[in-house]
Amino acid sequence: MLTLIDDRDLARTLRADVLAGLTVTPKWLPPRWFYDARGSELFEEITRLPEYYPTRAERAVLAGHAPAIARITEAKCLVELGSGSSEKTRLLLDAMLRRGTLGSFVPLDVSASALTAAVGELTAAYPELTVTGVVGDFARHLAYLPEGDSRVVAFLGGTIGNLTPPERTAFLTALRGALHEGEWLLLGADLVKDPAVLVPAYDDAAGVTAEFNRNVLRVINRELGADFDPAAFEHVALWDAGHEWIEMRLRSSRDQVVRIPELDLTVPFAAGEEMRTEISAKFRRAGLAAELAAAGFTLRHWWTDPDGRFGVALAQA
Ligand code: AVJ
Repeated sequence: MLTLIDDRDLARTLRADVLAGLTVTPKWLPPRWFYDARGSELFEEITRLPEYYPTRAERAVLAGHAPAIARITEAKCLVELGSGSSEKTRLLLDAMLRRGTLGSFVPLDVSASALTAAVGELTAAYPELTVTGVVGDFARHLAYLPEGDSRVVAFLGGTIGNLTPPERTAFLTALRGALHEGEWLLLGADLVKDPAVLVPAYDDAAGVTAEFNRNVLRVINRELGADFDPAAFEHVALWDAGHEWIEMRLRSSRDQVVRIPELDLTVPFAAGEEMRTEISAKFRRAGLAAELAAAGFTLRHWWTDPDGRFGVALAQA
């Protein structure tokens, strides 16, 4: 396993993110800090919730079309950005190995714990495959993709929705720059739909997403010595119809002051004040095709699950 971002780099980025996000109005934190060992486990739990359809919908698409993806791409190397447990990726690995082209799999994730577990399981399950885990941030470490040809970069789960539109442009452009002409991007995108379906997916009855949301406070407490009281923040999930994204926030349930000794920072929260912790943008085929084209990709194939909830794009550099 390769570790690109060392602990010092991670700590530095967290400090910069927290300092930037908690000293402006409105306050915000980037979603990557949800994913310590506990956060990654909570996310896995979310993927099994009855309200959280994206994982099941994407799995249905991959189950139906993995053989076509393997045939069209003739992939020698599969790279997965934000791989997490790589559970759905097995559908792709199976199809690509059956096709006989695939030699290596490179999962990249910020969560060292999730990645270590995934690499161990995949190495055992696929002895014929070279599996190299990379601990890294998909937005910052594209320059470190393994060199090769016939690479397919998979970015699944709808994680692209965590990026703001300008971040998306920068990301897709950087990814296109890291690929040779003819190589592939397999992109999973959650689709715009009725807010009555969307909102419960981010505000489940069992409260798992609320715990996941508050987990970022625990991460900051542990890493920066802060004294956030997670119980004093309420989970908020809302549909922003203008931007077509779900926004998760943490709402301070009282006036409170949080100390962050590692940053020499004292952060006041007013009762009812909301801090943004995640956007999860939802897409339409035409918009995504335009964004891909603007970054230098051509959309070659587009599949959705039978209910049209989730889209998977196969785009060529
Ligand atoms: C892992 C980014 C795809 O946005 O749906 C799940 C994260 N947040 N529930 C998503 C998440 C709240 C998830 N992604």
